[in-house]
Amino acid sequence: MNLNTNAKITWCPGCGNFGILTAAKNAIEELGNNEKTVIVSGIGCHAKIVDYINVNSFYSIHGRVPPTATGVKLANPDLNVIGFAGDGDAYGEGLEHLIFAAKRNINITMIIHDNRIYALTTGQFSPTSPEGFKGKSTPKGSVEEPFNPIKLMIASGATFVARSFAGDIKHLKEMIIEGVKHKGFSVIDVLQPCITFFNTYDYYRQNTYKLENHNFTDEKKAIEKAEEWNYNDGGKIPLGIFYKVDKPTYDELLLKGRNPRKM
Ligand SMILES: Cc1ncc(C[n+]2csc(CCOP(=O)(O)OP(=O)(O)O)c2C)c(N)n1
Ligand code: SF4
Repeated sequence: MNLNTNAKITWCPGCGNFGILTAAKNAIEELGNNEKTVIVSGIGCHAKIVDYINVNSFYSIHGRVPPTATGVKLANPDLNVIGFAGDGDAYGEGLEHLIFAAKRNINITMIIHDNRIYALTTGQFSPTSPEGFKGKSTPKGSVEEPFNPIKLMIASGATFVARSFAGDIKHLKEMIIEGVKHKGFSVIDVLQPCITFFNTYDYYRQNTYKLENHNFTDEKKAIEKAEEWNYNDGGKIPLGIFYKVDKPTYDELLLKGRNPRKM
């Protein structure tokens, strides 16, 4: 099945979302069973991705990707459900939904287009903007410290937590495949340069490195690795799987014996 659509792509030329689109299409292609894949988006520049991939999709509302994706998964547990959200969408507007989806270990995958700003609304600071970030709502520079979503997701109960970079399509594709194959709540924070309001390509190219020989089943070690970079400038930025463990999923526990198709 051809995953391209006829929709006109309206992202700015050079936007990191193009890398995420290519990686996601390659991952879905490689995973096969396209007809069993459903994608869900929030609202923002990132959200347009559902118009650009030819699988069943649901364009939800700002911050509500996790509950929408949870509903899709519970309605048909055989589906691979992949949510695409912005950092403003997932870590700001809809943070409580993300935390509870992680806590429940619902078997869905969340891909966060983390451009560290609210881009569609023209560049306001977000929960992952660095201190001093100058944007429309912080013309003198943000005085807030960013939070670290990798630590937050591990602490919330996510059973697969990874980071990738939109400029490394091969790595991102691998992370998406691993995330979808993982049985449980998987979240991938994708460093996504916004060419127009926060161009971070050079910074990430110079400062990222791939995790190697990291024991991702050890929660303390995962937190230690996550703390190497706190979303402020300075420090090397690890990419890869920080944390991955097996636990019963919300859908299997909830639907055990109650799935009409298994009665
Ligand atoms: C409930 C609600 N609040 C606010 C908005 C306005 N709004 C639309 S897009 C957007 C910013 C999206 O930022 P982000 O989620 O980071 O996505 P990006 O545009 O950066 O991809 C906001 C605040 C909205 N549509 N709905
Ligand atoms: S404003 Fe930023 S995130 Fe939105 S399409 Fe343009 S470059 Fe991409």
